Amino acid sequence: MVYEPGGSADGHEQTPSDGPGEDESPTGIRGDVNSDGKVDAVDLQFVINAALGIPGTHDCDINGSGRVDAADVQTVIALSLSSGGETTGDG
Ligand SMILES: [Ca+2]
Repeated sequence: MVYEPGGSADGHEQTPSDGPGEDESPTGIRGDVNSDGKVDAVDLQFVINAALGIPGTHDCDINGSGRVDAADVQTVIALSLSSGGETTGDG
């Protein structure tokens, strides 16, 4: 019996992205970070916090780029406007 202790095969991890939809949101609504069924200023706040590096409990990587940045913030803004979510003035 030959056993090589250094012959570990799992040197790297890859996330296979199979399937057309990668939405993990239970509501199925893209941008709905807190899964309350709508995309609004609350979701935006979560994404902004995440983009600033503030730890959160929600997955704020909206565009699936692997990190949360200004692009995700812009995406949620656009989604919140298109979904008719509540926004604070500025209209
Ligand atoms: Ca929401």
